[in-house]
Amino acid sequence: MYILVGVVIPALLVRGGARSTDLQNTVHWTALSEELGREIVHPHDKETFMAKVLLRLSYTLAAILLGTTLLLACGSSPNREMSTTNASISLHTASVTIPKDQDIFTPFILTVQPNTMVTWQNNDTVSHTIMTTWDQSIYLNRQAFSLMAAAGQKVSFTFTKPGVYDYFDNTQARWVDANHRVKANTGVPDYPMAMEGVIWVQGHINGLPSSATNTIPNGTDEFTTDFLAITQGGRVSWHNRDTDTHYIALVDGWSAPINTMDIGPYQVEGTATAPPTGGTTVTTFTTPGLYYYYCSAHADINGTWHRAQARKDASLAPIPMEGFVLVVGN
Ligand SMILES: [Cu+2]
Repeated sequence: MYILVGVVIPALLVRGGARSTDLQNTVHWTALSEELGREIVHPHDKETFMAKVLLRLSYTLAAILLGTTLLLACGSSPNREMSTTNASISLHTASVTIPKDQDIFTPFILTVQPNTMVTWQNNDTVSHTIMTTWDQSIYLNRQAFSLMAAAGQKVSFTFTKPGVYDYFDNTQARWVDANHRVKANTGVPDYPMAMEGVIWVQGHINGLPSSATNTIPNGTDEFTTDFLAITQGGRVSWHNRDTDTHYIALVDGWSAPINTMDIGPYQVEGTATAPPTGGTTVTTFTTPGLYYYYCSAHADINGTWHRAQARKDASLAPIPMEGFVLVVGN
């Protein structure tokens, strides 16, 4: 009997091994063990028992052969179909890196196509959060997300909707609701730059205006709106209600489709030199793209990360005087 059990158990294990999931293994193994156990404890007839075991063995053998045949016959085919289906849903991949000891996302602006799975690779020694800011519109943060990448790990999110996504790490920076801006925490390695990033998902967006206005409020070194979006051929007016002169200049270090067309630098006069309401500069954007600009009087360009960083004397420092214009093709 023990010899028989010795034969049956390995056979059942083999049978179990031919199964595809652990759960199935457990279920079948438990059921068969119980059944066999009852038979071993109460063997009324050795021959009947042996016949049952042989029958079980033949079932097992048949199952192994059938399973193997099925696996060989069509095992790879469904996998191929599956990967093809997945590929049609998520054709593209792209990545953002969190370097070690920097508290930064690089690249700062990532440009992707719709249906792109973006992976954030955290090469830092601490975990980081990755979440969209609170602002939402027809072109901004259309898909909100809140992710966490543990130290040395990665996390992904698939973008399906065209638009601009502004995200940050709320452990290294905070969202200032009054200004609708991300502000770096004091003491972060790249201060005054915040741990913030932008994903631009290219593609058509319905309902965009052909013109927009951005204002510099009196007494501040900021643009009221961080992100604007217009249709190709549209215009943006920058109106300066502050006393000081401010500037519109592209942040260099980027190439098409970011800062595709050269604009500025423009000087926008304030109320001191253009009384009583201040000056306005109007730019026509003939080329689609994402335009990343800053005020060269109140921010400097960080050459390593190609980002604007606030000057110490800027009124909202460490928040930089910067902005984005998304120009979408018709
Ligand atoms: Cu300025």
